Amino acid sequence: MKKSLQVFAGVCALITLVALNGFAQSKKIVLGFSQIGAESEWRTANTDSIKAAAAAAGIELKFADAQQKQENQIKAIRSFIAQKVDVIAFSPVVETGWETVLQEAKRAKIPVILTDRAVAVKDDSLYVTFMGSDFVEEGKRAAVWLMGYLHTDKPVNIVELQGTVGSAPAIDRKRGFEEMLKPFPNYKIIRSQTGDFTRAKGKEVMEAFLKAEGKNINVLYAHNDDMAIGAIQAIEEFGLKPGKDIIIVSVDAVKGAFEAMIAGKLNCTVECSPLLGEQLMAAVKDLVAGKSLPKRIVTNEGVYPAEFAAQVFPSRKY
Ligand code: GYE
Repeated sequence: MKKSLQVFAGVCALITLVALNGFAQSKKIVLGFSQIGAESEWRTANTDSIKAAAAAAGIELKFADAQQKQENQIKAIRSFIAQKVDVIAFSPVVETGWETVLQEAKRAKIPVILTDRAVAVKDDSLYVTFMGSDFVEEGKRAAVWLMGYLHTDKPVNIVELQGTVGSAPAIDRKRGFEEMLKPFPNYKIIRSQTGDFTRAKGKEVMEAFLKAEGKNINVLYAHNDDMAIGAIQAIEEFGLKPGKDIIIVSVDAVKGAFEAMIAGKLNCTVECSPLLGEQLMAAVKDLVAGKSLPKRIVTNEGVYPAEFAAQVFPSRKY
């Protein structure tokens, strides 16, 4: 009797162990991700990449679209904290105003990963890592391409379509571009305004530029391809030839930009890869496994002048 009781207890313990182990293995990592919105082709590709990579990695993704509003991102992050997700990741629409909510995440001991865009906070312990492109470098690449292409010391009048006001890519792409042009005063930015990274706004602002400056404009620098594509329409409607009468360089290298280059309407796009999903899921797994991550993970990118567009187009993934 005593022996059979012992055997019974042993079997019970074994079953509990196996069950617990199984539970641990099947317990999915939960990632809360706050996306900016769906303002551009880039953003859509970024969202697709994150969703596909989460599914492939077996990570449960709680995805929230903020419709380009910081207040919605803050709400989403607070809700992720309340739901006790394992990791929070987000792409901050603007650089400033994140301290309070990041402190709340820190207090709740939930690690935060920044993807794509950076934040301006004094205490960098408020996030684990920032994964994304070097936007200053992208602005520099656009300027270097432009000066190499035009190769002139005659006056060059540039209009600039900026991204979302206060966003890291708008601030940095402007800074990098201006920095490179500074030693060459014949290159002048005559007008600069935000087009909020959308086609519709890009078109609208370009119309205003054309109305004010007309044929005075030699170059358009757009902080993303979508705004350049919107502006191309405005230029055509104005009766000028985009890519010829007005030289255009933009950033992202999305499919729409390659199509515009092949059609001879866009002259160059500087690459900014939205395919951050796999890298993000790897980082999430590492964090949950207790590994530490580098503070900055930079994406690898190139520059695509129109001459190479047709050749490169078939291999583009976004
Ligand atoms: O260039 C633009 C998008 O943050 C890098 O956001 C991203 C930018 C991208 O809307 O198209």
